Amino acid sequence: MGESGNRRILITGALGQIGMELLDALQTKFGAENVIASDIRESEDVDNSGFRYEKLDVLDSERMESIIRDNNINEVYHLAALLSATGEKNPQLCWTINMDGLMNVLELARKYKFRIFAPSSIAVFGADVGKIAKQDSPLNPATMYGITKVAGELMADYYHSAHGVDIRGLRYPGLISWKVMPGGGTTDYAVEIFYKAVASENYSCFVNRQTRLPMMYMDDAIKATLQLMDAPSESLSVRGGYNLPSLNFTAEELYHKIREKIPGFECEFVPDHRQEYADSWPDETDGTLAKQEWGFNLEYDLDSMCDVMIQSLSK
Ligand code: NAD
Ligand code: AKB
Repeated sequence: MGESGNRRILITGALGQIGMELLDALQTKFGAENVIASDIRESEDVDNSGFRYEKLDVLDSERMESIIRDNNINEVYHLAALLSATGEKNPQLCWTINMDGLMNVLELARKYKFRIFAPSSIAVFGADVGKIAKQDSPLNPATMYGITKVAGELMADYYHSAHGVDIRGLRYPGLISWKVMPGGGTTDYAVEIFYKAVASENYSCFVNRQTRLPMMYMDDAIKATLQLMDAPSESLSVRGGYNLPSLNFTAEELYHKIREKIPGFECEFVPDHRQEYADSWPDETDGTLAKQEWGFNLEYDLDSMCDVMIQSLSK
C-alpha cells in the first residue's frame, strides 16, 4: 500500500502525455490497487500490466458514475480534453469534450463528495497580457481551447463556493516529456524536436525561431500536481488554476541548446497556423502564488531538461 491508505483514485484521459506519467507517480505514491486509469481509447497500445484500466468516454456520465460508485473513488484526476491545435480544427467538439466532460465530473463530485484535480493551461491568456502573465492577468484567450480553460476555471470556483466541491487546478505551461508523444497542442514542437534530434533527423519546426513560450519538464509538472493535491484545503486561495513558475526560451534557443549536445543537428523554422496560437500566449508565467501558498519550486532548467530528454530518448 502507498503512503495514504484511503486514497481511491480515478484518472480520466490517462493514456495521454500527462496521464501516463501521473499514473506512474500515483501508483508509486498510493499503490497500484488504489488507482484506476481510464480513457476513451483501448489500452492495447500500452503496457497496462501494473494498473487497472477502464475504457471510459467522459461524456458518458452514467458509466463514469458506476465506476466511481462501485470503486469508492474519492479523488479524480480529470485529464481528458482536446488541446489547442486539435481543438481549433473542431471547436464545437473541443467545447463539448472539455466542458461537458468537466461538468459530468463536477456533478458527480457534488453527489459523491470526491476531490478533483482539473488542469488549466497558459492558453487562458490572450495577447493583451504581454510578456509575463501574472496570476490575476486578464483572461481573454484567442482559441476555443483557451475559452474552455477559462470557463473550466470559473466552473471550479463556482462548484467550490456554491457546492463545497474540493477542486484544484494548475495552469500548466507547455510540458516537455519523453514517455508519450504530446496530443495535438501548440507547444508540441518543443517535444518533437528532441525525437528528431535523437534520431539524427532534421526537424521542421512549425513556429518561428523567435517564439518564446512558458515551458516545463514533465517531472516538475507531476511534482506540482502531487504537491497541490497534498496541500491543506484552507491554504489555497485559488481553485481554477494556479500559475506556475516556468522555463522560457525561444524555439531557436532550444535548437541551439540541443545542438550543443548533438552537434550536426539541423532545424528549419516553417511556421504554420499554430504560430497564431503561440503568438497569443505570454512568454512566461509568474508563479509566485504557487510558491507562497504550497511551496512549489522548479527543479529542471533548460540545460538539465535537455540532458534528461536526450538521455531518455537515446535509450
Ligand atoms: P493528451 O491529448 O495527451 O491526452 C488527453 C487524453 O484524453 C487522450 O489520451 C485522449 O484519448 C483522451 N480523451 C479525449 N477525449 C476523451 C473522451 N471523450 N473521454 C475520455 N478520454 C478522452 O493531453 P495531455 O497533454 O495529457 O493533457 C491533459 C490535460 O492537461 C488537458 O486538460 C490539457 O488541457 C492539460 N494541459 C496539458 C498541457 C501539455 O503541455 N501537455 C499543458 C497545459 C494543460
Ligand atoms: C497546448 O499547446 O495546447 C498545450 C497547452 C499549453 O495547453 N500544450
